[in-house]
Amino acid sequence: MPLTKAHTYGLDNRIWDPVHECMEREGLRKLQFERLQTTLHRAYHKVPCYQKKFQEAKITPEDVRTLDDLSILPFTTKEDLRVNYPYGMFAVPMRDVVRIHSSSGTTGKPTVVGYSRNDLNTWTELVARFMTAAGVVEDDIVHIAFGYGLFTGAFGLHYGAERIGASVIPMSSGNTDKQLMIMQDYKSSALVCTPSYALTMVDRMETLGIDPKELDLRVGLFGAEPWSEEMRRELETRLDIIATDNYGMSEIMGPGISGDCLYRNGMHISEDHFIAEIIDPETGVVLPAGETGELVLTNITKEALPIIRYRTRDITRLDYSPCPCGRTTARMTKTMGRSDDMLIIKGVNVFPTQIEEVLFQAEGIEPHYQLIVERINNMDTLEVQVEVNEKIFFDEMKRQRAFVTQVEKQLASALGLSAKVKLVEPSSMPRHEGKAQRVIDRRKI
Ligand code: DLL
Repeated sequence: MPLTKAHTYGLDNRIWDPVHECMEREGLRKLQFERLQTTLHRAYHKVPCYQKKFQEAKITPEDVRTLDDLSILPFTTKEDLRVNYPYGMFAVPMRDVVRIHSSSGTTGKPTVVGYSRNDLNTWTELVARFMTAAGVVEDDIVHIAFGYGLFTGAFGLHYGAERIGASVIPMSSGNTDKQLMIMQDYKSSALVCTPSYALTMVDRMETLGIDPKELDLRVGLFGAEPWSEEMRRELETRLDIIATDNYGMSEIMGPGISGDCLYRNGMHISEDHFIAEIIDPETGVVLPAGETGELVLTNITKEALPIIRYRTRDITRLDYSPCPCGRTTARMTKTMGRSDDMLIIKGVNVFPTQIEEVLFQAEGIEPHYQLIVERINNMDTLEVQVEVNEKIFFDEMKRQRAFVTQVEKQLASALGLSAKVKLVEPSSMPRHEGKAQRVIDRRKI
């Protein structure tokens, strides 16, 4: 995407840490290998779970002689963290752990993650890095509407923005009317939250008669959940901002693993701290550069919680082509969703974001939807419930039916699967303040 739009908002292409963000690949690979070796030794000697995994695979850290040897190492999964709950995977004594977070597990125990003082410093630097790439500068007023707490989103972005020298409003999530009042009065210029909460906010602005163009907002830093390019366009148009994506996960560090630059053509991965691989989720085999598959991450500087070859379950593709911003790091495409969010309906793989893309293109559809999957008489069914504007909702039956048929046709051609579309009244769908829950899969019950 061209930088011109960013210029109209007074955003420039600054680079926070040019030495590490613009390294030549050879130098970067050398640095990665050195850091990997240190991490492997730390994990092997300090974390019993890794010692056991390595012994079972009959390898020692010395067997990894080049970066490509990484693929001989066993994977780490969320299950490993669960089994070693709460602190069993930590590689430093608790007196060296200065922060604890945990990830929002929907089932069972959450996973617990820890940071040493150096880890917190690295985390802060890497968040400052991607926030700078998204155009945040010391003059910005950064409105953080992620929930403060065990979730890594709010604290991560908070310290990164402070490191840049911006003014931080630690708003937390929820209480949307108050958010909007603060945004107007305190002149927030950068908004930090999930894309679905940004949508909730802009809807509320419209209801309250607040014109987003009158606000000082210039840039949105959205992340923590999958969202489509259509949703990006929707947020950019309605909020009159430039909307950037950023990605991370608690187990590896939190936010700061990758983020968009102002060209928004894939999120730059901080490869001096993380090694990214793409594997076939079925076989675990590493795929060649440019192929789509599951992202596997190794953090190579984390002291308290080194994680080797973590199966993220997120589906993406890595792009090593040069980026006009000047950074040389690999970029990951917007993740389509997690492989465990992938619905298999009548044997067809479907990601909620694919449905979102179709819906957002239809005139009259509001960007709020929910997917209901059921099994009726041994047959999977998919119902897409979507909000429409008043005009369509109160339209004549005949025209409404024609509209439904048209959307169903578009879905069928995009998904290769028939789905039933149900139009619901404006404002009747649940609104989200954190990560959106869009799928109700009744087949499991
Ligand atoms: O969501 C960390 C984070 C906070 C990232 C704030 C960005 C901003 P967890 O709660 O552990 O950590 O959830 C991690 O969220 O494996 C992805 O499935 C999903 N996810 C995170 N960022 C994105 C994104 C934080 N930009 C899980 N696009 C990950 C798509 C994302 N999915």
